Amino acid sequence: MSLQQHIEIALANYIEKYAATSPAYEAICYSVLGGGKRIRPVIIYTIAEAYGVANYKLDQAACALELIHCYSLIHDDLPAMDNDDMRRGKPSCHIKFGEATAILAGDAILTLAFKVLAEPQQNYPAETQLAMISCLAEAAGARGIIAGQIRDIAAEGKQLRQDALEQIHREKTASLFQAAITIGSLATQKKPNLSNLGELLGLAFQLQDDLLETYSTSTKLGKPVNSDQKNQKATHAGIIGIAAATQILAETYNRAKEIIETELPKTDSMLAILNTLTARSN
Ligand code: GRG
Repeated sequence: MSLQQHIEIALANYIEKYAATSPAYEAICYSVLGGGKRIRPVIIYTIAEAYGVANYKLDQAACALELIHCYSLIHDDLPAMDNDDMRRGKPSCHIKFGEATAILAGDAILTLAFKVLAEPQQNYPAETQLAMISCLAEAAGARGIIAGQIRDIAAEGKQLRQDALEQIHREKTASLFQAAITIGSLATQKKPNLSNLGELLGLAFQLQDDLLETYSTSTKLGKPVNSDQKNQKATHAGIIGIAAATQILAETYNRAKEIIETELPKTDSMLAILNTLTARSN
């Protein structure tokens, strides 16, 4: 079974357990299940696995992080935010269920993430679990993706400097990648020195995302390709040009590769993720 299939089953089980009787159930299933690349939970599993920690021990954390990601996508698509009609190749949650249900389903998924991560468990010490909860709250909160989203909206239609754009990407995109790295590391009880890796993965992912917006088609991406343009969003490709953005992507890739090769006892799966992030086509 692939890690994507593994996470799919774990997510479905948690939704059944904690949301089956909710009037938000249908919208929650619609937005969480059956789509998405599951990159962030796969990173958690992969870091832990490099130290010999079995996948099932990370199910709570992996699901919690993916739930935060799914909620952020629902809210990001809302008319007050990016106003995108398509997500993961199908109508966005608010198009399918209406705006109020989409907002509430997003709130329910955000809350479910913490319910799942706080479940009693015996895979690591309680202090480690608390540290994971705190890490996820930080990444999802006022200094994490929310900060990035607010700066991103405020920057619409403005000329942005490259460092300001990178700050948005660090907060909006890299925060959840960093959480994946930190949570996976916490589970190993080994304190590997991977502090910068999440940021590099997030920036690489976002650079590739910018380039895909420039090159790809909406059929391949499962969302409109002109969303950034429509919302007058700054992109790396727009600010420094496609060639320079491609060059920065290559440098970011090399820095991430060096950390992986220096710090992880087993590197093949994490290098495969890095390659997927920087060469993905959707
Ligand atoms: C709190 C509303 C709110 C937003 C916070 C994280 C975020 C900011 C918004 C999410 C939308 C967005 C454009 C994030 C940037 C990173 C990105 C391109 C996410 C898409 O992630 P993928 O490609 O999505 O991993 P799948 O569908 O594969 O899960």
